[in-house]
Parts: sequence; C-alpha cells; structure tokens
Amino acid sequence: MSGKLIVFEGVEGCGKTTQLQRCQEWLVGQDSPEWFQRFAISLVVTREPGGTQLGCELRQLLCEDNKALSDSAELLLYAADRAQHVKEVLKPQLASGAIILCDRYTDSTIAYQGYGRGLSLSLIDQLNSIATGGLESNLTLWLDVDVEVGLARTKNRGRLDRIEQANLEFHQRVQWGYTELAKAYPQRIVQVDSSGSVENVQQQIRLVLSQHFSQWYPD
Ligand code: T5A
Repeated sequence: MSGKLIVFEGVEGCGKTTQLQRCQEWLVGQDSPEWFQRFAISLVVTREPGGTQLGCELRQLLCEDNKALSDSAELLLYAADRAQHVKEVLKPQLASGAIILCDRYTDSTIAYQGYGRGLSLSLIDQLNSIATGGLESNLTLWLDVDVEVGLARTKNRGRLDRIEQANLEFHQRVQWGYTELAKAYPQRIVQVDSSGSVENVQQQIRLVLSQHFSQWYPD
C-alpha cells in the first residue's frame, strides 16, 4: 500500500503548525479514529524547511536575520532543502505506506518566492519538479486567514524571523499566490477557514481528513 502526503500551507501565523500537531495527537492518541487504527497506518510528521539534518542547517540560514541573502539564493536554498527531504524522507516513507503530515511544501515556494518575491513562476515550477521528481501532495490544506490577523498572531509570539519581518505588501502577495493556487488545483487544495478558534479550525480539518481517508482506504 502506498502512503499519502498531506501538506499544511498558508501565510505567516495561519496556525498550520498548531493544527498539524493537533492532527497528530488526534490520529495516534486515545481518540484515534477507527479507520486509522483499522488500517494500522504509520504516521510521519515533518516540515520544510528542516525535515532532514541538511535541511535543519539550511533552515538556520533561511530563517535567521540574514539581510545579505539574495532572492535567487533564497529560492535555491529552499529547492535544496526540498530535494534532500523528498529523497531522504518523503519518498521512502510513502513507499512504506505511511501517512505524512508535512508543514509546507511546493506551494510555499510558488506563493513566497513566486508571488511574494516576484521570481519567475515557470523557473520555480522547473525547480520544484527537479526537487520533487514529480511527487505531488495527495491533499493540501490551505489554512486561510487574513494576513493582518496572521501577522498579529506571530507578533504576539515574540521575535520575528527574516521572512516574517517583510512588509505587509509582501505578505499580501503571498496570500494572493495561495488564492491563485487554490483556483488552479481544486482537486488537491482544500481551503480551510482559519480565522476561528483553534478548536473550530481543527474540527473543519478532521472533517476533511475523514472524507479523504474514506476515499483513500475504502472498506
Ligand atoms: N518558506 C518556506 C518560503 O519562503 N518558501 C518555501 O518554499 C518554504 C518551504 C519558515 C519560513 O519559510 C518560508 C515561509 C516561512 O516564512 P515555517 O517554519 O512554516 O516556514 O514558518 P511560519 O509560517 O512562520 O510557521 P509558524 O509555525 O511560525 O506559524 P504557523 O504555522 O502559521 O502558525 P502557528 O501554528 O505556529 O501559530 C502561530 C501563533 O498563532 C497562535 C499560536 O498559538 C501561535 O502563537 N494560533 C492561534 N491564535 C488564535 N486563533 C487560532 N486559530 C490560532 N492558531 C494558532
């Protein structure tokens, strides 16, 4: 049985890391849904950037306050992180049948480096294709929240990383990118209203996951 790749995406502070952890607790915890136990599916939680040892080092370079990093260098570092992650983690785990919950993937590069930084979308498609070897997500949950709301959440949390410090227009272009992606790939991307409470968003996600699992693993 081949596994499934489920990706969490969205602008800064959309709550994806919080929701991904809640999903993990749900799937492997005491309230684990019957369908998850029945198929004895193994669960892997990972992220980009930083899902491998090399990726952790690249993440430091990408997230720390490094004003000298050019837009093209940034793009290539995200691509390098992804290439390593796909080869070392995603493909082997999917081949062994795991369900993977992944914090960010190819759509982040399109939204941030393409729409946000204004780099060529066709070049990004080529780089994504080289880095992934064609591996697409089975489901991408786009946690949709107003940019201002998301940024306010991250500010409450304390020190901002390099990209969080970018201006509001940059983050609005990133949001536009996600909107365009959701229109272009409705079969893969599901929009989740992420403006409500953590519990409310989690309920929406559980519903989407339950529906997809019943299609992927019919009785
Ligand atoms: N990046 C990444 C690119 O530019 N290109 C790429 O190709 C890739 C892969 C690091 C950076 O890399 C960029 C994007 C990023 O700038 P990251 O680690 O995913 O990527 O960084 P963030 O997006 O900053 O992720 P965070 O974990 O910091 O934020 P999340 O996941 O959006 O939000 P979360 O869950 O940590 O929540 C943020 C705060 O909000 C609260 C939480 O408690 C927390 O304090 N919160 C809520 N508050 C109220 N209501 C809710 N519903 C809430 N949900 C969460």
